[in-house]
Amino acid sequence: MKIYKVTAPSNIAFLKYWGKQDEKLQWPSNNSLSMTLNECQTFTTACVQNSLKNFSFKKEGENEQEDSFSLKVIKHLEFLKKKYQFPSFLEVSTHNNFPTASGVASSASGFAALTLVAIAAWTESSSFHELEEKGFSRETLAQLARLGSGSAGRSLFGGYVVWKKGSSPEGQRVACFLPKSHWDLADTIVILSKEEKDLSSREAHKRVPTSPLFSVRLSGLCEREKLFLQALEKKDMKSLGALLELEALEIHFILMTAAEPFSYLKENTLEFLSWLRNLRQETHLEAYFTIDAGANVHVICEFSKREEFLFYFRRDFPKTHFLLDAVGDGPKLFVTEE
Ligand code: 2P0
Repeated sequence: MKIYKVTAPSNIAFLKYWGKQDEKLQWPSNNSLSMTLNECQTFTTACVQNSLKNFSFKKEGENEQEDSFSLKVIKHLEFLKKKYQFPSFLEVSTHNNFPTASGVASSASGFAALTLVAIAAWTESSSFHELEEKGFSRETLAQLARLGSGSAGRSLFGGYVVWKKGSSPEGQRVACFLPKSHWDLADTIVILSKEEKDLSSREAHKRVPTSPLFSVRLSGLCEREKLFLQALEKKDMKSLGALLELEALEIHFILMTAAEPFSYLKENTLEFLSWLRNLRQETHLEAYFTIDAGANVHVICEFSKREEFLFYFRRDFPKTHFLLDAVGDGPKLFVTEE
């Protein structure tokens, strides 16, 4: 029996996907831009089981469960099976090498890995080249992954990735803007809260358009995107950093001013942000924050500056946990015979 195995990376958004223009069609309100990560990965295996009457999905080391993630996974597999009329069900198992409550997007790596491994198993493809020959280019796979979870589409590519919303839901595109080799950026993920987040991103996306700040955000994003792309192209850390921090604070303030307000930020998140800004003033160390839908902070700096950042960080936060990550490649596919 052939077992298909995929490892897919998470990604950290620089320009954030925040709000949906059409929820059913997974059409975002704005373009987004992310850096694919190297270390935070989801590992998923799939095999075709002709005897199965339903999908079997397990998180490794656990029994089958009916939690919201597992239900979303089964729904996505059912959608793919129906869309392409694949005859068989699959046995799927998955695990992440990073904690779910770390502020790293597990649905991005999770749905990227799931989509890729399922299509590879159904089409008996053992490489991206074979998948493309069967009609599943990386771009098509990204489009499918995005239907499971928006940010997952970006995890199909390595390096610096753009997701363009297009002028209609069908016109959306995900593509690599610059490869990993362009610029060696590091991401130090500072774990300030180990609690699972108490508002799903799906729910956050629904709430943010009700903030009076939302339309102000959208009106300036075209220009901000241009500046982000320029900063990346020119490897201009100062400009990139200012944009990263503005973007992170803006999305959180929008959720905090929604009709049904919510804040992912904890008191120690804000303390950490002030500490980082003070450190920058005192030392001129070019390290900047961004924050996704959670309380933990991603500190972005050039790889060559990370040791210096860690020196100050360990000195002032000796008990705080962190994960070391950096820009990485896209997903990988393997096949084994058992
Ligand atoms: C992003 N986030 O661009 C933004 C920044 C969170 C903050 O994409 O509803 O889990 O599954 O499409 O992809 C989180 O949203 O939402 C997200 P769904 P998703 O990475």
